[in-house]
Amino acid sequence: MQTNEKKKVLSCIQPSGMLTLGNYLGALINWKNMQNEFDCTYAVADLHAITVRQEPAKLRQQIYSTCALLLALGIDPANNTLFVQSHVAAHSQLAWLLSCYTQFGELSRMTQFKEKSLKHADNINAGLFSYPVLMAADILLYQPDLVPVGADQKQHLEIARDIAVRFNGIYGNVFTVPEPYIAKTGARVMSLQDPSKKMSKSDENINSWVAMLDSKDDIIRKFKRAVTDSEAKVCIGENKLGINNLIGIYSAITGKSAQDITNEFEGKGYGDFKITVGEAVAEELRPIQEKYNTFIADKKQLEDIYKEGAVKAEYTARRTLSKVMKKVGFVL
Ligand code: ATP
Ligand code: LTN
Repeated sequence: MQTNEKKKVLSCIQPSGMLTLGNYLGALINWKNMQNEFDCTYAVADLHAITVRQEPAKLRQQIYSTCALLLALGIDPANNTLFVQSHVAAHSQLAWLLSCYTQFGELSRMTQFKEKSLKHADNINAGLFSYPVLMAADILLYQPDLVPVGADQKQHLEIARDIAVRFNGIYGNVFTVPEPYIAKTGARVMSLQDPSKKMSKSDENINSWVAMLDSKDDIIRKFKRAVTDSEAKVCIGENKLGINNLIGIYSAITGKSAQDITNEFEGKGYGDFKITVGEAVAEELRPIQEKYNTFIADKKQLEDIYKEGAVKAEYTARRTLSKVMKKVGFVL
């Protein structure tokens, strides 16, 4: 039987700082590319952002800024759903329900929890621990087929799938069990200063990450300073994490293969290569930055868009939540 129904996609991004090239190549580029083929729901995950301490005025600004950047990327709110997570109460409600179907042991094994607990040793709060349950709720409320994320989120997606399978096992088919959608290139962009770590917007060393809103000069300067090795040959290698990362970035942006890139820079030094990568990144981000400036200048328009998005999201989310409540044995 032929059906015209598009497959569903859901993803979220935290407004926890300036979005980086890692966010862009690992996730956002796919958000944009998927919107024509799929029925997409995208949210700004403000509830997740407060698992680490945020300054209120800055957080507010970052929520606006993240919405504006998503629109600048080309996400079309008329054909997709774009909203702010905390505006749809069902996320918090389902998270509580699902937390009663999630084991302490499985949450304790999450790499991100271990890393963030080390980094924020003075604030290892319950939210940081149950972060993956809220993420499972974000996902399962919308019954998506695919969830586009960077490679670092694979473990969280696995737990969302485990929770869905477990719940379905007890109560029948309530949740669609989603598949991760992780692109081959750009899925893990590494820090420019320590290429054994992922590029992260919460890294204190600003030279380690490129923000999507960085100026061309800053972008090129950061690439010029990128940590590499002493071999001076542009090719993939086991002990060449820095160069592997730059090749990955250049490849994700230009579509060229690693071999093509090696050929292109045959006989040239790392200096040339770093500048070429910096310029390619700046050129890729330039039109997005221009559009961003117009979206961020009109708060009223941004508010209208995310409020309308919340109304659409609420409709689907409520349906799933009611179904779950009935299955569990609550009265409606
Ligand atoms: P933080 O660095 O503050 O922990 P984050 O950037 O990892 O935050 P999000 O903003 O929620 O967290 O991530 C949004 C998306 O960007 C996710 O799909 C994540 O997998 C992806 N992403 C984040 N960093 C990278 C990276 N360095 N390489 C590839 N994808 C990334
Ligand atoms: N934890 C995610 C952000 C996130 C998310 C989601 C991603 C929150 N809820 C639901 C996909 C689906 C991260 O990328 N750091």
